[in-house]
Amino acid sequence: MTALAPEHITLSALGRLSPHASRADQIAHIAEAARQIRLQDLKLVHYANAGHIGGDFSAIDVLATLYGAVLNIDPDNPDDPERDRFILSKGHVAGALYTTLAAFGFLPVEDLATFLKPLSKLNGHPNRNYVRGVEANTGPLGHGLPIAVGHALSAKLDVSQRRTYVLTGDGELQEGSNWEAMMAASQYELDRLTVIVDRNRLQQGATTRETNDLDPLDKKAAAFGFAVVEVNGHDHGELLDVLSAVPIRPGKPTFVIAHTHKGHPISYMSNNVAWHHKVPNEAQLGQALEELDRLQAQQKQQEVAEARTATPTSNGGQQA
Ligand SMILES: Cc1ncc(C[n+]2csc(CCOP(=O)(O)OP(=O)(O)O)c2C)c(N)n1
Ligand SMILES: [Mg+2]
Repeated sequence: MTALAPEHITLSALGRLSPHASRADQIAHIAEAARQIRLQDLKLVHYANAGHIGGDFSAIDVLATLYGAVLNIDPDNPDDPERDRFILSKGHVAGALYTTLAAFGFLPVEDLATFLKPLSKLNGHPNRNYVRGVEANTGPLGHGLPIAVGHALSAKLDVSQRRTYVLTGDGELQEGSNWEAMMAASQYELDRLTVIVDRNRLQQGATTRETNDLDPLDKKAAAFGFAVVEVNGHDHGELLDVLSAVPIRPGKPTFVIAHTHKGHPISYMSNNVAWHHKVPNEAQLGQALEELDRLQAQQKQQEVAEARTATPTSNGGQQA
């Protein structure tokens, strides 16, 4: 294995579409961003010989949707006080966050080649003092949600429309600090706060059920005063619709349970607890890249087929 080098940086800076782009175009843009982020992140982890690829891959569709089409943020003005805030509470998936920030213009793509190297800004956990676009230093689980509640309360006191989003792991919710913060969020009626749970049902070495069961998570969140919604966390359309529509209930913070698979969509990683902290070897890297290419080809074929059935022709859709 060679070290991570500039030739391993294949991501293009994709940027955002116009906010007036159609929903279909936004979804296609998010899908392409998520694909490229996965390709790049695989190389980051393989060549750095470290990272959390399983948790990265369960979260990338949420990250691509937020940065690609939902958050009111601008890489040219990253400190705008009125920007939306996003906090990655599951800070171990820093590689996925850095790659996403690079895709959307917050970080030069070339900087990704420094991932986890000595003196790099791109450490194993994100640091807001080093990386533009990172809102909070996270890594110790259970800190991001309380920080997000502080941001949302501050926005409310400012009578501001800015929104705060936080992504937590599901195992992470076993930390009691989250539930204290959720009580405060509902006490202060922070309806511009959205908690997204990456509900992959796995934590570091086992399932959440075996470790400290969270179910019924929807009822627990509702009992803590949240409006609860469940989505397929790999479906860009569902994510876009829900995350851009919050708050879903005036006066209540929102709790989005995003059902995901750790390692999605790579066959040998998906839903396999071993891939929390495992690094793909040369052959596994090759297979994962191939699988992502194959999925893209399948998706393209499906889009063409759908477009054909959706477009009426002058002879009523019948073949001449
Ligand atoms: C307070 C704390 N305890 C332990 C760890 C070590 N650790 C890092 S990731 C992880 C598992 C997290 O599981 P989950 O929140 O479900 O994340 P995901 O499945 O999305 O990777 C653990 C125990 C940590 N970072 N912080
Ligand atoms: Mg988990």
